[in-house]
Amino acid sequence: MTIASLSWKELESLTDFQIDTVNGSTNAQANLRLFGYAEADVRVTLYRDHHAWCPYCQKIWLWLEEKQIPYRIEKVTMFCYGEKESWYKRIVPSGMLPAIALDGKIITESDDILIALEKVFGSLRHGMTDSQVIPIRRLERTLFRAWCEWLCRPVSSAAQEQRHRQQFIEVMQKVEEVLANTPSPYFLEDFGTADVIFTPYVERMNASLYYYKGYSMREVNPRMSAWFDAMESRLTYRGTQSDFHTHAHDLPPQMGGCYENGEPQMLINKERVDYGSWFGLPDVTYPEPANSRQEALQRVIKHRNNIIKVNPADNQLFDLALRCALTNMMTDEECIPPSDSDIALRYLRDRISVPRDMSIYAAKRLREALERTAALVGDRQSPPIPVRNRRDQDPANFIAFKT
Ligand SMILES: N[C@@H](CCC(=O)N[C@@H](CS)C(=O)NCC(=O)O)C(=O)O
Repeated sequence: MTIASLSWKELESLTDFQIDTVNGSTNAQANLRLFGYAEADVRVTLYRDHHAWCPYCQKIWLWLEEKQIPYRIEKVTMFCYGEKESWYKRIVPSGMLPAIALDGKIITESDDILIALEKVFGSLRHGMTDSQVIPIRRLERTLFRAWCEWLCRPVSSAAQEQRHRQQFIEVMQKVEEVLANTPSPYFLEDFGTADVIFTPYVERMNASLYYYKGYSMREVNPRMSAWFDAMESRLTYRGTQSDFHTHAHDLPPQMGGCYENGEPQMLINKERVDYGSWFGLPDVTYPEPANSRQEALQRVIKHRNNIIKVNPADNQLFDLALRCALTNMMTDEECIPPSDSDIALRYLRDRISVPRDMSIYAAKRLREALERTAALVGDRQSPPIPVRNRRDQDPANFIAFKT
């Protein structure tokens, strides 16, 4: 059946999605996390990037969430998507992230930050300098280097590409062995610091190698796969977790380029991440929450004025097209948007960022509805997502609506 678009008021009545950003579970929107403590107990401020793209920030974020240390969050712009705030350059002249203020003292470098936090609040089971953790930290850096070599270095022959792939797989094999030697799915006997250290980059490896190399890290490595599943059982990790689409497009400017190998599987994977279906991708395996559509709807309603303002299409045209897509998402009925709105709808489809805007399944639902609705009026794509910078994602356009 084809139906008319719902009004914003009607759409509002279809969602009661609400989270307690301060005391509820881990979320990307919070500016203060208390875990039931009083605000006067806060001793830590975490400076992390607006979009939750910075891997080193995710490490600190996850640690604080796991330890339930009350903290404040100050969000800072990364060079690749906007102008660095001058207040931040006054406290950290290099502009690098993450940083923390601990009892007023600024500390940078993620490993130093964790060590300083451990001194004050205790470690997350085995700490950073524990003799069991140190070799795992080294292994993480070895895997990181093998990944960079494969992903970020242009090659001049298929043999060179093959060598880089092989080098990565060999280190991955060592990771599999370490995971196989523990009684838990984690890096040691239970979840702890070593897992926090591994999290940001294996998440990015899983996404980028799938998209740029046709290699599905999570599917071909059984121990790694069990590790991801165990991580996804933790609400802390779920709150920081990103998806394939976000990482495939946030990494190139941060890494100075990511190189596709053009192999058949890579081309299939890339098509799927960019154009759907987003369900069933190996970026998440926990079941979809019942309220993912309500979450997506609530997030769009909250930011609708800015979403419409930054879209290259005419505001009125896009307002109507967007309501059509949301109507489709909530009712499963076709809602025909204005002709010529296909590009505008796909522009938004390509710019939903997880977990900044919403969680994984909510983003999949919204992308799906935007694509289904766009397809009713055309097959034109939005301008390609830039790879040298992501100024198209400048948070300055959204700052007045900071949550
Ligand atoms: N060794 C540092 C690396 C931190 C780092 O490379 N941070 C990047 C973001 S992932 C950064 O702040 N770059 C400046 C910017 O993008 O604005 C650490 O462990 O904290």
